[in-house]
Parts: sequence; C-alpha cells; structure tokens
Amino acid sequence: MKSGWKLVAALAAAVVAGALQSPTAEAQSYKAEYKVSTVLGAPFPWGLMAQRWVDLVKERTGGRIVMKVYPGTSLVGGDQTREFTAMRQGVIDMAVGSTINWSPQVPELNLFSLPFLMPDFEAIDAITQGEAGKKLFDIIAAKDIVPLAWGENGFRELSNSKRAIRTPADLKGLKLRVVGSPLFNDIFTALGANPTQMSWADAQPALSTGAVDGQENPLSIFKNAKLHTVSQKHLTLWHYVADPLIFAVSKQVLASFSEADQKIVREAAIEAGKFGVEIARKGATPEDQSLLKEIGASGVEVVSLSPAELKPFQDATKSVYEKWKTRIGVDLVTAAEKAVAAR
Ligand code: X2X
Repeated sequence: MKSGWKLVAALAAAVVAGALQSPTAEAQSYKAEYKVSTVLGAPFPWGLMAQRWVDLVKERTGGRIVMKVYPGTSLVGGDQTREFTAMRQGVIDMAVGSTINWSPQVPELNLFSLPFLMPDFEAIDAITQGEAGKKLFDIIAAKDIVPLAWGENGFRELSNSKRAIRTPADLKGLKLRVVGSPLFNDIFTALGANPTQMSWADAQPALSTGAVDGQENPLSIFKNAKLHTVSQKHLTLWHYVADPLIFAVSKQVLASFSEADQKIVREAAIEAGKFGVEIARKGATPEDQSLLKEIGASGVEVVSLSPAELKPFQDATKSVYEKWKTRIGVDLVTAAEKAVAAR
C-alpha cells in the first residue's frame, strides 16, 4: 500500500514536470519535419545557405524544429516555377527560392531581371535593403508566404559552346537555355539569339547533347555544376541581371510556432542569408577573382566586357526594359532605379 502511494506520487510528479517543460509540450504540436525547398543543394552556395538556416534553427530550438533541405525542387518534380504555388498549397513548408522562379506568381520579382539595372553588388544591396526590397516583401506577404531574409544566387553570366560573345552580333542564332520568366525570352530575342525556356534539371542534359548551345547562370553554378564539361568553352561576364534568393515560410507554418520560435526561425534566416550573400560572391568580386581564375584554368575562355562594350547590349534591350518596367510597376522600378543611383 505504501509503495503504491509512492508510485502514484512519483507519477504525479512526472506529469507536473512534463507539463512544466513547455518545449516538450510545444513539440507535440510541431511536425516531425519541415520541408525546405531549393533548386540546388550543397556544395552550391544556395544549398549551403539553406543548410545553415536548418542548422541554426535546430541548434537554437534544441531540436524542437527540425527542417530538411530538399534540393532539385524535388517536392515539385523539378519544376522550379511551381515552387511558390506549392508553398501556398502547403506541399512545401519553407524555401530558399530565386526571384526568377517565383516571378510567374509574383510578377514584381521580375524587377531583378530587368536588363542592366544593377551594375555591381552595391546596386543589388541598395535594392534588397531599401524601399524596393521592403515593397517586394510586402507583396509576397500579401500572398500568405512570409519572406524572412534575402540571400543570393548571383550575377548571371553568359556561356556557350560556339564562340566568344563580345557584341550582340555574336549572339545571332545561338540556341540558349533560359529560365522561367518570359522576360528572358524577350531579352535574348531582342539580342538576336534563339532562347528556349527549360528547368535547370533539363538544362544540363540539353547542354550535354548540344540541343542548346549556351545558358546563363552565376559563376558559382558554372563552377560547381562543372559546365565546362558540357562544352561551355566561352564565358562572357556582363552582369546583365542578378537573382537574389528569398528565405521564406508559409504563413500557416510560421503561425503554428510559439512566438519565441518564430523569432528564432526569422533571425536564423537573416543570419543564414548574410552568410549566403558572402559565399555567393566569394571569388567573383573585384578584390577576389579566384573563382574566375579557376574557371579559366579549366580551359574556358573568359571575356569581361567594359562599360563601352556593354553599351550595345544595353541599347538593344532598352525596349524590353521599358516594356517590363510597366508590367512590373513603374513606382517599384523607379524606387529601385533611385536606390541604384544613390548607392
Ligand atoms: O535554373 C537556374 O538557372 C537557376 C539554378 O539559376 C535558378 O533556379 C534560377
């Protein structure tokens, strides 16, 4: 009898202790895993910054929130232009997504794909960290996706298997793989090339079989995907557009977290984003050209266009810029232009 009471008392104590441990209580309403969608995994900077977010959240929540990176946009069968929609539908909990891939659902994100809007890294920062960046986050938030932080894919440089590109005339008739916004079709058509839109998953086989001659992507992707092994022998540095990445979470998922955990998820995204911008730029800055040297050493001919050489490309795409400025929103584009001018 005595020992029976002891057992009851011990059980009661255990129940009270359990209830007091709020993390345990909260964890019961959390999912076992939160899926984080990306196009690229490690060792690409894109995958590394997503993983940093996952690791920081795990550490700071003591394992209460377990996130996992799903690269290759595998949660949407590789169709990266459906990532944003899938997040709204609850198929994807979180993502580190490219502004280009979300632009079919958030047309304002085409801002970053306006040709030659951002000449340097400071220009990208002036937009993302200023009024235009804030406006974009408000627009995304109105679609029930909560943007938490900016990361970066990078300046998209042009590569191909046929010849060095120094003037728009060099682009004539080249078959180029482009990403999922019609703005890219307009740009390359205006430049006299022959653009075809396809996912990243389809791009690599298309380059390797020669179904397309070239593509455009940041240098970190050129290097890590070893594009020189799929006949990309010519690379032109022209900084014509850059795509920032956005760390985001579905509104519903974020709301399911305690306030303290929401703060952890948000702050971890901001930290991972800063780290991401740093590693995305590494080796491709005016001060540190190591990535370029590595690419050159793999037998790729690298052409860097001077401001005077860029002018004909800017002139040839001016009408595309104007057409899309209206589509994106004149106020937003003007805010971005002002931020760039004042940088
Ligand atoms: O598809 C691409 O080119 C990539 C990997 O850069 C994006 O997802 C925008």
